[in-house]
Amino acid sequence: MPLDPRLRAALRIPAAEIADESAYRAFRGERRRLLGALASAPAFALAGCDTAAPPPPAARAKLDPALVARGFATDEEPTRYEDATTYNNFYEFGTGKADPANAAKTLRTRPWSVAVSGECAKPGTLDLDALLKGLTVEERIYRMRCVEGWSMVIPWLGVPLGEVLKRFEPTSKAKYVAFTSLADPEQMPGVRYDSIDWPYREGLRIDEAMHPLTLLATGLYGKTLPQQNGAPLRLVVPWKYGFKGIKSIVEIRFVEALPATAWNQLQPQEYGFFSNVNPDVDHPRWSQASERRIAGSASKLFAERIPTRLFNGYADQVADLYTGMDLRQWF
Ligand SMILES: Nc1nc2c(c(=O)[nH]1)N[C@H]1C(S)=C(S)[C@@H](COP(=O)(O)O)O[C@H]1N2
Ligand SMILES: [Mo]
Repeated sequence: MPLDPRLRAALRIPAAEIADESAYRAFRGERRRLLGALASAPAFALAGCDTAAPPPPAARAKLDPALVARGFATDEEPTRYEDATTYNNFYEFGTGKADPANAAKTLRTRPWSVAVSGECAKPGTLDLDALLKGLTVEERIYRMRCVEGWSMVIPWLGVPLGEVLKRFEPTSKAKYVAFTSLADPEQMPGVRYDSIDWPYREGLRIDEAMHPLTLLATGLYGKTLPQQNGAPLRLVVPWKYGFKGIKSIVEIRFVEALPATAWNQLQPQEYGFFSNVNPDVDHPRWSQASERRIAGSASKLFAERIPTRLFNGYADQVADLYTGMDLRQWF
């Protein structure tokens, strides 16, 4: 009998993605319960997981440029460069937060190409430098919020994703955009382990992908993106949990149906497709109402706990993307 997918996912979810010790112990308990349930009841039922497509995006008035620009900066204290580049999630290089800074040095970031395909008039495989040609690299200081409860304030360098996508002329069938990371076991030791169903994948609804706040990042703190932060090209979507920020992207596809995403596939009850930062929708195993802000001299050990804001504080810019949607259902 094939292993129940929910149990398989529960067995594979790595300890590093668990917020704290008590949650981890609770998770271990849950895993034991699941094993017991499977042993005693072969007809173990799957928890109801909604596979129907979400409603289409609401019609939206054009965003006021001054309002958008307010989303590009913050007067909150930035995270130190050494914290932002040594406390990372990048499972291709291990499941520990310190692993990527050490292990990702082996990732070669040039030459690099991105294949763009699917529902668009001008598909192509493009060299990274050609892909970025003619686009202005901007600096934007964004708050970042990880699903595990920590947050950072990071000055990113990058180009608006929408500007890049437009060049491929997406058709009216392009309802979503699917992203894929490199998965090369030669360069990425973590890919040899079964932690995630490789390659790492993410997705956005087309209106989210075209939103001016969505950034294709190429650098941080005025420097080229270090490998551990997703070089040479990664997504930054400041109103969503950090795992939407897919790293080292090699493929972009315009698609009609909701694309599969790495964490949703692993644990659909815990990681939804939208993953908008929302203090009112808890992760099933822990609260999302507050966050540990790793910023300034506070560093990782003495990070202050602050309340989490709806859409990570970007509600003025993005809330109308979700008008009429039940954010508990579409978490
Ligand atoms: N390819 C890939 N992208 C990824 C991940 C990953 O494991 N592999 N981890 C995600 C998670 S869980 C987070 S919180 C952010 C972390 O980005 P940072 O290390 O730049 O802070 O990257 C996301 N992008
Ligand atoms: Mo994360």
